[in-house]
Amino acid sequence: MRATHVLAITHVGPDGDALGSLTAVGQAMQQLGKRVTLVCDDGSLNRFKYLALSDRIQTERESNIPYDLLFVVDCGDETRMGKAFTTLPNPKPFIINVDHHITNTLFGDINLVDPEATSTTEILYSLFADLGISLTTDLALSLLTGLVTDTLGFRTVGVTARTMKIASNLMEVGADLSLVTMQGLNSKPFATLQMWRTGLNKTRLESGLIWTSISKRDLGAIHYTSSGSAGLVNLLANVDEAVMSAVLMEMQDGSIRVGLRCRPPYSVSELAVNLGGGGHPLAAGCTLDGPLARAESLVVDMCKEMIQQQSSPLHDRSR
Ligand SMILES: [Mn+2]
Repeated sequence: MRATHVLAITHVGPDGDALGSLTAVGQAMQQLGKRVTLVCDDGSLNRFKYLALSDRIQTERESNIPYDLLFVVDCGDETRMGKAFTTLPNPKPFIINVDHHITNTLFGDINLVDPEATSTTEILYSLFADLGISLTTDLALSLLTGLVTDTLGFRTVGVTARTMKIASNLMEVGADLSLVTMQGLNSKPFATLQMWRTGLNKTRLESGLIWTSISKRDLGAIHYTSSGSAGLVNLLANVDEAVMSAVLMEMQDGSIRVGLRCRPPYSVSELAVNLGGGGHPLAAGCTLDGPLARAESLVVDMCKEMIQQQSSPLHDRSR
């Protein structure tokens, strides 16, 4: 790798896999003697402060550095990078796209995209081994964070013996599983519970779809600043009577963030793509224009239609 100035970017509204991947790339590049800048439009999250280089994650990149390599992690398409990418001058640096979303648009010059991988850090684990990067405890902790958070603690469809083997190898060099589980999955600010309460109050269940929407005003009243539903959409997806769940959140700028989940054999990835987003078969999302009520009726109609379509015996469930 000849690059000297490496820029690494992960997606807006970062999660554990995003931040684990970003800090892992940072550490790997440092090992290779590269200068590296880590950028996420929304910065890092408090509960992931234990990650090495978490304090080096910037919300904006310096404008005067001539980056010759761009590492993009956990982003299904370029728009997921937000301003971090759109503000980059042309020509853009050489792009390495590392991701596990089935809807990935292969926007990189090199695309390390594996939808079978349970997390982006699982792909990085193999890449780093190929590059001869040594697995320090800190690096292992970053990689394990992606594995644990994206699989909700090794509980999702797609977790394989290989996933467990990698996790085991990471623990062998000192990555603390209980720390990652506590910080990555369990720990949450009080504002998150208040957001859940607001969302749960408005939850509706119809035709196999369970959903809720939360307005900008409601979020402002509890000082909730994150753009994600912090697990509310997963909570709803576990309701027995539902097969699909949706959470709509109105952001400060008026756009609507939509999280979608479902249980096999249903899939939400196509639905998300049709709405301009992307994701995995069982977990996907998109961003829509407001107003909230219009976005809600659009999402609800499309989800119900998808449930009906995918419930039909003609639907190919092997996909
Ligand atoms: Mn991920």
